[in-house]
Amino acid sequence: MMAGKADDEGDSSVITETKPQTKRPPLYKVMLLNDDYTPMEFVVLVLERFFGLNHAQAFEIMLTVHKKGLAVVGVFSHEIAETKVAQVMDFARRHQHPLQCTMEKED
Ligand code: TYC
Repeated sequence: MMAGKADDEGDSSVITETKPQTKRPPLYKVMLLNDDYTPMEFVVLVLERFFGLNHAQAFEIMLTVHKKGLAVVGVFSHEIAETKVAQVMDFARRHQHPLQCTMEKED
């Protein structure tokens, strides 16, 4: 009310604790897993199409997965990571390849 002094003024007993606002949304690594059957060219195509990599970058990551068993192909928000995983899994299934794509929260 406007009777006299506003009541949000001058109360020295109110102490607002402030914490540095460093909260960022968690990020998720999207990973491709190796298998013995998915053709190398198909994996390269997936990396170009869904992760925006050029051919050389896509080939390099495909080879890393082939040799090491898996590789992180990108880091995204939860929603974008889920979309990427779903797109890759659906594309692989439609082409009857066993390619697996997973996501994991970043530490
Ligand atoms: N290992 C597969 C082959 O020799 C190629 C491959 C690479 C498969 C990466 C999956 O995520 C993958 N044809």
